[in-house]
Amino acid sequence: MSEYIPTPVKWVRDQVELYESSGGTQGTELLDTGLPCIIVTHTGNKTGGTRKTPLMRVKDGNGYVLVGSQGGAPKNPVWVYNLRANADVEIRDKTEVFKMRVREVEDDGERDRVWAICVEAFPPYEEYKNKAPRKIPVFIAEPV
Ligand code: F42
Repeated sequence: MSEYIPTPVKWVRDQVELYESSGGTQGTELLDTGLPCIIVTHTGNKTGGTRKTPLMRVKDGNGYVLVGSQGGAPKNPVWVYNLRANADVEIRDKTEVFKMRVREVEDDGERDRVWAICVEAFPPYEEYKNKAPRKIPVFIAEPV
């Protein structure tokens, strides 16, 4: 595996560190919300390095939905470009780790279906969608 390059954002980096070093028994929730997170390990599209991004845990069947909301910020998070360039990821959900492949949701009907699941798992996504001056990218990760 290529070299791990931690994110420069401290609170996110700290969560990755705690989540991974505890084998998925600590640091698994978003700050004080009590809502569960996953860690998506993927590959930087420019550096080729290993990147680890915590996201909310949105379960869809035996896969996960990954939402590029970044709090409704004007720009897509850069992990979106990494996933578009290389769809092979590893997902840690607490103590379990799965090899998965992602695909971006393009179809409007499918997007409506999964968006409802996303908002149920993490209600602020709806607010982020209304705030963001962009279409929030949504991916489905499925077992390989
Ligand atoms: N972000 C979300 O978008 N959705 C969520 O559901 C979500 C939940 C969440 C839960 C817990 C938590 O701790 C964080 C959470 N976040 C969520 C924030 C998320 O983890 C990311 O921090 C956020 O989405 C921003 O992603 P980003 O990929 O833009 O990260 C930035 C800060 C970052 O790490 N940038 C690096 C840097 O050096 O500036 C570059 C990282 C990178 O992938 N570089 C690429 C490479 O080749 O290595 C190049 C990418 C390019 O195209 O330029």
